[in-house]
Amino acid sequence: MKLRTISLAVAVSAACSTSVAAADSSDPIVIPIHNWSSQIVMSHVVGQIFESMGNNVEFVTTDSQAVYESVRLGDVTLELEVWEGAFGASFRAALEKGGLHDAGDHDAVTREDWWYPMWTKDACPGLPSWEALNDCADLFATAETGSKGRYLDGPVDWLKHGQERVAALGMNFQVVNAGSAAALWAEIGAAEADKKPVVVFNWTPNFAEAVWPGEFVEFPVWVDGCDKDPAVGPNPDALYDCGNPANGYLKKAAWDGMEGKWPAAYGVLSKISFTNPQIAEMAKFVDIDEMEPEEAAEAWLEANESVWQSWLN
Ligand code: TMO
Repeated sequence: MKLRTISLAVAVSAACSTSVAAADSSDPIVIPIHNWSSQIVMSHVVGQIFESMGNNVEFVTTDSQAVYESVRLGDVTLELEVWEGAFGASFRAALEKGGLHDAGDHDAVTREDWWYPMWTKDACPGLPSWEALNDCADLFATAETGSKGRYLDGPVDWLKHGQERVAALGMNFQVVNAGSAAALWAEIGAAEADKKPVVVFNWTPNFAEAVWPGEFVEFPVWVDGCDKDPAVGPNPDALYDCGNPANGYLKKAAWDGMEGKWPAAYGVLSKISFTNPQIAEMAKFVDIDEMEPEEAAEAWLEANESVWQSWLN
């Protein structure tokens, strides 16, 4: 902690002596917090960097779809994890209305979709094809879903169109929303002892890939417009008849007023870029090591000083 503060002070004073940029406003930079661990830890990592630069930071817990409207209006200053699969549509809608912008991509490549732990494939060897999964729907039937297979989707604010995809592809599955990310891990953990077949929402980068080997279900490949134009995708009469992008982006988004109001913090934001292993580790600190998000952020900053120092110049 002490080392970090000292080297940050050196870096900041070096930057100040060679630049005539206006000072950042003392109003708080408002950083939104959502309901999955990497986003919470990353938000604290970046918040702690901003605080070390002398900025005030305020964290607010917000809905992960509605946040794009809040950033557009300047009620929230930025968003650090714009996942293409879950939030691409809300991000694009806010971009079109104006007020927020794309503040650059992280290095990370993302995927979010139906996923199963590898033992599921022993019971349904045609996987990962979605048609093979559908032929095995019986294996996933529960008291709750009757003759249909149960698919445990993420919380309702992540992905809105699971049941519509099932209908568009004529699948014999029922979508059930988990109440939290923890409910997804509990579902996989409970199935593990008996190697019970399960299919749940999952994503990468995440801690889960280091714990449970598994695969994403291969749906019809995502094509731009699959959520807007029924003609796109294999079913000519339906939206949502594609999987999520298999090589999705992870972006940062910022309120258009951020650069003018907090120019130094904005300069750092524009350079920030996390990799897949860095993001998976942030999740692991919380979901496996059971650290508090603030503690996890401190640990990450201490262990990765050279990474974030490079964003301050
Ligand atoms: C938004 N998420 C990364 C949980 O899919």
